[in-house]
Amino acid sequence: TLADGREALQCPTLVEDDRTGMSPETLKRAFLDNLFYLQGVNRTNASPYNYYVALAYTVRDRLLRRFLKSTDTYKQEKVKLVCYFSAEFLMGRYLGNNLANLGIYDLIKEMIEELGLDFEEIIEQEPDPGLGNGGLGRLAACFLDSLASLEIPAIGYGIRYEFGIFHQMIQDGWQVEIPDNWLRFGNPWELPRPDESVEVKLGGRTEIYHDDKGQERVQWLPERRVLAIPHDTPVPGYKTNTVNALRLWKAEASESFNFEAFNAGLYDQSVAEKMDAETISKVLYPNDNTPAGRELRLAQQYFFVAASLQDLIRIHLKSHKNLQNFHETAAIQLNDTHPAIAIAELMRLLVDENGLEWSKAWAITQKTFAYTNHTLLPEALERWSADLLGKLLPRHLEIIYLINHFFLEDVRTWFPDNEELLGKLSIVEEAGWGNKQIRMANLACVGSHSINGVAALHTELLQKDTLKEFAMLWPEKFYNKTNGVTPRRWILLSNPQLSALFTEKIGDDWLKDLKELRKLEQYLDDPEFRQRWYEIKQANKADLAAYMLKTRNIEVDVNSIFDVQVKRIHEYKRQHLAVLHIIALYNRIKQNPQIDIVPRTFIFGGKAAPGYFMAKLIIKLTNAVAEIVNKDPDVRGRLKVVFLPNFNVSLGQRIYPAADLSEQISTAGKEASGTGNMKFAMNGSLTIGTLDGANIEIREEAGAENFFLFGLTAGEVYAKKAHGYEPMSYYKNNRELKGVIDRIKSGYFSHGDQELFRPIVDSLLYDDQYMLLADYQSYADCQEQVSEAYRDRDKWTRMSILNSVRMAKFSSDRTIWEYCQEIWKVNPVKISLED
Ligand code: F55
Repeated sequence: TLADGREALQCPTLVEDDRTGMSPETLKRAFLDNLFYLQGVNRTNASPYNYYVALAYTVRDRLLRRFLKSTDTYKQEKVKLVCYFSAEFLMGRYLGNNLANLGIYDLIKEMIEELGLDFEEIIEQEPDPGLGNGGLGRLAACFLDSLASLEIPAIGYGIRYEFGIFHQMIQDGWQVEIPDNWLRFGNPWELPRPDESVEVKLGGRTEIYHDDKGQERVQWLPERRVLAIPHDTPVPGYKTNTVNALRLWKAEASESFNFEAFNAGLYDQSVAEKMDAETISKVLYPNDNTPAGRELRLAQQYFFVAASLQDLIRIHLKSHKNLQNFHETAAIQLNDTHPAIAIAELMRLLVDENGLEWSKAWAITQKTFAYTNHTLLPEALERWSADLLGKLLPRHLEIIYLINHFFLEDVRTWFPDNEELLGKLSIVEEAGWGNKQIRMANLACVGSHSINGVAALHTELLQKDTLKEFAMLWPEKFYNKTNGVTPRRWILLSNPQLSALFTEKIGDDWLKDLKELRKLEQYLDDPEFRQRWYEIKQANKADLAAYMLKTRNIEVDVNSIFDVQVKRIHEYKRQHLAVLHIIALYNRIKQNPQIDIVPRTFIFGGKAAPGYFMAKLIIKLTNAVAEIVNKDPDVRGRLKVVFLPNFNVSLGQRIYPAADLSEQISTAGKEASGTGNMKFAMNGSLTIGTLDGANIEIREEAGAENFFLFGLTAGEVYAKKAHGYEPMSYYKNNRELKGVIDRIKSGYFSHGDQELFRPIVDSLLYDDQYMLLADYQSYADCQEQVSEAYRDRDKWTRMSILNSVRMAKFSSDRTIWEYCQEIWKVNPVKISLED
């Protein structure tokens, strides 16, 4: 096969093409060429990073033909494009994933090893592209993998942050944030497309004018303009010809604009304007589940949304004469409300810039957008002050008021004299003293044809609580789309040994259809199979143990239960509930050093938002407890506590396969879905969890007998709150719990300092919003059941197998297929490489 360009040039075809050839000789030559000609180094002086770059280009070359063919096919066949609008894409490393999806992982690994190089070391050179905070950003990445693997025409639109999520270090037990300069050495995966740049306007004011037909119209007179430069990263499907694009926008100064100041001799001003423009795509806001409310954040949101819509309109107008049927070209999914300003922007483009009638434009807009909600925490719902929004986007504020006006007018005709209902539904919240707030979730609901939650319980609670007025108004708009994760990254790449066992027994169809794994249930009673299962888990644990020794200098016992909680640090996720239990076990040992305790290694990982004081204090507490427990001779290695710094996608790939126990212990009704829970279970971890988010469905699939359930239900949490919850009574009535809290209070973990952890102690005793004390005993009892189960290796292994092979529902292929059928109404498009 030839690259398109060379075919056009009619190059001689005597030798296999260096850019596409797949024979070991050609791959080697291409790799060494990329070392020498792209980087100016050779085998004597190349660094591992040079080898990584050479290999990355070798792989990228082999993606490009399919990439361009996919784009061309979508254009020619005028297909409907799925457009995933997301402020975050937490992609993880590309190299291994692209090799796996191209089906050349083993081939390349052998080629590299034949050259006497260390493949693993080369893979690890790639910086983890951390353009996201947590679950929401990673979900977007899993969805892109599934879209391409299912051969769905799709594009991911977002921001090319120059700095991704900060790098976390732990110093003296505290989190320290280091900037993530991931582009410092370039990025071999992206293709800048400066010729497809667009301008984005900001600030200024609006003005009424009369068009040539005498019609009254509004125009926006912006104060400044920035350039949006697209950078495309190919996203290949697993063993398909489909290669979709992740199109991320970089902000730069718009030269023409900047030149005016420059030529007027205002050099300083022109430099300042350039820097202001570039600030927009400078850094990812590191908050999950707490919006920042800053002007720059709104500028980021509008920037990528405005650029993406212009891009889509350009694509549409290449094959259609007008925008009447724009919704047939693009199905836009809003990943939370971060891109919801797109609703006002599309209205502006249709009405102001293309002269469509309001009602026509509104029908198109509603048919184009669909909205995914990711949170039930009321404080996490985005609101913008009308003043701030109007300053940056004056025309959008007017449009939002108009949308709200027409919407409330409709509601009034359906429900006359119901001002209370109107107040709840209104996009504009009157916060008093003329302080208006724009509720982005309300805007997203009104402007979309579909509203979905991310797990069954979450969708139910959205309809019953958070968005109940909208559910009453438009029940037909609500969908559940339980989240999923891609088995390519989260099984095949992360756990090669388990993957090899699967494929040996049932072939490799499971990678495209995870239901296939059910066939492995026939081996449940096969002692040899169970032995291999156990050995694979132990090998993965040994790998992680080596990593912990190397990075943290902590020695752990691979025969202990690896009890793991990795996720963003948040009070509702209750990392500190696990810490309370560790202290309880420690206290039991201190009271009776001879006590028979099943050895455990408690592993934590996760970042705290830099401004989230309590989350940072929870990290400090975890490390403080680790310090005492790990060195206490009475413990004699039976308990170890390890906080692994800088939890990210790559570290996740090491951790999930090595876990025995997955901690999913959020307060019921608070975790929308969770997706780490799925990654653990697929890799044979058992879950200890509450009836929250997707835990409920995981338990249903795995079987209740294979799941360690504890805690209040969402309904019980709600009822308890309503009847006046008193955490102090749990403290007073539970001796062990009191002992645990008193131990913290006494300064035992803080060198005698009784103030350090007081905010945690006080929040537990006097408020306990997330009901740790109410769930404590149930959790501790459940952990006893875990220990007893682990004593019986055979029983544990059977449960582990059943968890893993029953997780088909949680493949993001299933999730995406449901979005395609029910929300986007799109079908697969085959990409042919024949011309
Ligand atoms: C990021 C920025 C803001 Cl302003 C708000 C939220 C976030 C964020 O990262 N949210 C997030 O990750 N939410 C999670 O989404 C997952 C995918 O749907 C869910 O599984 C998880 O329950 C939810 O917390």
